[in-house]
Amino acid sequence: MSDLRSKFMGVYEQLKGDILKDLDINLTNGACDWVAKMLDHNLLGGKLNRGLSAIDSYSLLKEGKQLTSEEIIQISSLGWCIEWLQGYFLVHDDIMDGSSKRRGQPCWFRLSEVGKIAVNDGILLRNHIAVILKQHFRGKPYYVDLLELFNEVEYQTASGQMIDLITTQEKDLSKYSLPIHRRIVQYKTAYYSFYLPVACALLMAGENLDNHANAKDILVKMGIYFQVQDDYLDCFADPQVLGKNGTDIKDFKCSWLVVKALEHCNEEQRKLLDENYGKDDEACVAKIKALYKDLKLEDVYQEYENNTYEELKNSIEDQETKLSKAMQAVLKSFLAKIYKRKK
Ligand code: GPP
Ligand code: MG
Ligand code: MG
Ligand code: MG
Repeated sequence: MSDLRSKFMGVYEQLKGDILKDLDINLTNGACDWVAKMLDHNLLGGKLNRGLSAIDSYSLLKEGKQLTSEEIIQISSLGWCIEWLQGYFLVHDDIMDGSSKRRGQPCWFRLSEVGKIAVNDGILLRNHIAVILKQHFRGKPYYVDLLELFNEVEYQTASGQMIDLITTQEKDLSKYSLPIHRRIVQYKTAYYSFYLPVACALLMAGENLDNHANAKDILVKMGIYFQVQDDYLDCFADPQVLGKNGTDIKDFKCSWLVVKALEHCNEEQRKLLDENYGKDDEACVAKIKALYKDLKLEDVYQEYENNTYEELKNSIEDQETKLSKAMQAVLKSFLAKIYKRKK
């Protein structure tokens, strides 16, 4: 394990310990065991990309200056707040999407002893963020900015999740298009996954977020690309590698793949889409997957990925964008982490 990753894990144990200690005073032992198990199940076992990105971003913004141990604890705590937010979203998202596996394990709500309690656990995870921020940042000049940032990003994500869910209700593929897909994924994924880690690092570095609109714009575009990858992997990745089973076809999701299928299909193939998309039936899902292969969507995706990578690289390097060298390094490291990802 890299040094930074092991320090990051150390901060997890510390934050978890503080939350449990607090519980110990107010509630029963059973509560402590529940929360400890709930945290480990929902916060560990993933890539920790978002949390680690906050630390990477802060180090790059400090231009290689050695971070003090106090700084490492603080930026790691912010990174963990993002992981806590993600844990909360995923607990609820898996219920809403009817998913079965996450990070190679059963989804939290699928455990027989959990079920509906998972809804409340999601709310607890959200509330832990406020506890952590208060404990570590209350005296800082940017404390209110941090609280507002987490509130704003949560609101954007829940709004994206809402359109993701309500667009599936009409079962009408003629409503699906690239602009609608873009609006959904920008809100449900891009802000919390890409903008939030960098915004946390900027606030801790004493920056005003209003001065970084160009970086935000590129991060949001990268977040859209990241969710297109997620949509692609939902159908084409090996579930063993991905740690989750695809649900987009059975859920009638406005996935990038179905939008591309609608663009490329002939009349007969369109009929097949209308008859089989959005059915919770393995045979129907298999027909849609076979159609995606016939339409060579894997090649369409490769081309999208290559073009998007080039576009993002160019906009990071574009002089007109007026990014600092440090910010360029932050954005390039994000892009390198996700390019051609397999999980
Ligand atoms: C990813 O969508 C989006 C989220 C996890 C945000 C959820 C927001 C809430 C307010 C609950 P996805 O369903 O494609 O993700 P995955 O493929 O990982 O299930
Ligand atoms: Mg979802
Ligand atoms: Mg989901
Ligand atoms: Mg998905």
